[in-house]
Amino acid sequence: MTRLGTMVTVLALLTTRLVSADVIETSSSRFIVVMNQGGDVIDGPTQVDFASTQGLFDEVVQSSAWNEFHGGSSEALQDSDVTHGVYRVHLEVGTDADGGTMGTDIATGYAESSFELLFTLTEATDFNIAGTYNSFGEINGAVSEVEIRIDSLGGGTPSQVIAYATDNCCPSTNVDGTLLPGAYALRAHVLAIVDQSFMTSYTTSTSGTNFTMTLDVPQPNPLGDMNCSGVVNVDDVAAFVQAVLDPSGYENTHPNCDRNLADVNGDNLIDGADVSAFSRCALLAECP
Ligand SMILES: [Ca+2]
Ligand SMILES: [Ca+2]
Repeated sequence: MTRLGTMVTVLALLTTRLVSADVIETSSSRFIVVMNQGGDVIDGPTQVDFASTQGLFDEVVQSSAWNEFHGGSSEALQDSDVTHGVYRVHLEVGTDADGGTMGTDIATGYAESSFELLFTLTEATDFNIAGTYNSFGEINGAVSEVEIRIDSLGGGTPSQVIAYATDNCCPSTNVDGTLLPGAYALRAHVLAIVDQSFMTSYTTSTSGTNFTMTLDVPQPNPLGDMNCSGVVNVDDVAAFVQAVLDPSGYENTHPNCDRNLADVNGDNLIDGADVSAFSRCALLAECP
C-alpha cells in the first residue's frame, strides 16, 4: 500500500471511530380510549390518537353511562413526552361500575392508554428505565394490567419485559441495560375493565405507570449554541452574527457545528428576526 493509501485508511478509521452512538426516533403511536355501558345506555368508545416522531401528548378522556339502576364511568389519560434519547411516559386508567345493581344486569367499563415509540440504535447503547407502575382489580370480570417492554424489531438485543403487573399495587422499576445496534419499540400500556354482571367483589379497576427511559446518547446542542460548547452565552454572539450574515464563512470557521441552531425563533429561516430571541437566550438566559 502506498503511503498516501495508508494515510487515507488511517483517516477513514479515525473518522469511523469518531461516529458516536446515537438514536434515531422513527415514529410513535399513542392513544387513549374509554367506553361504558350502564343498562341499555352506552357511552363511547371515545378515542384520542397521536402519531408523531416526537413531542408532547397530553390528553384525558372520560366516559359514563347510566340508566335508572345501572351505571359506570371510566377515565383514561396519557401525558407522554418524546425528546431525543429521553422518553417520559405517564399513563393512567380507571373504570368504576359501582352504580350498578350487583349481579343483576350489565354495568361495564373499559379504559386503555397505550404508548409506542420506534427507534433505531447505530451502536450499542446503555439505557435506564425508572419509575412506578401499579394495577388494582382482577376478579370475576374485572381486569387491570400494566406492561412496559422493549421489543426487538429485527437484530439487536432480544425483546424484554421491563415491568408487568396485574392486580398488584405500586411496585417500582429501575432497570439498567445495554441495547445492541438494531431497531426497537418501547411499548407501554395500561388497561382497566370491569363487567359487573359477573362481579362478586371489585367494582373498580385501575392501573397506571409513570416512568422515564433514558438512552446514553449525546444530547443535541441547544438553539443558539453557535460555537457548539453545549451552552448558550455571550461567547456565541460573534458566531451567531457570522451565521446570520455570512453562512459560508460560518461553515468554514465552525465545520462541526450546525448553522440551523441560529434559527432561535423557530420559523425555519435564519435572519435578523432571530436576533431578539438569540439575545434573550444568550444574555438573559431566557431561551426557547
Ligand atoms: Ca455556546
Ligand atoms: Ca428564524
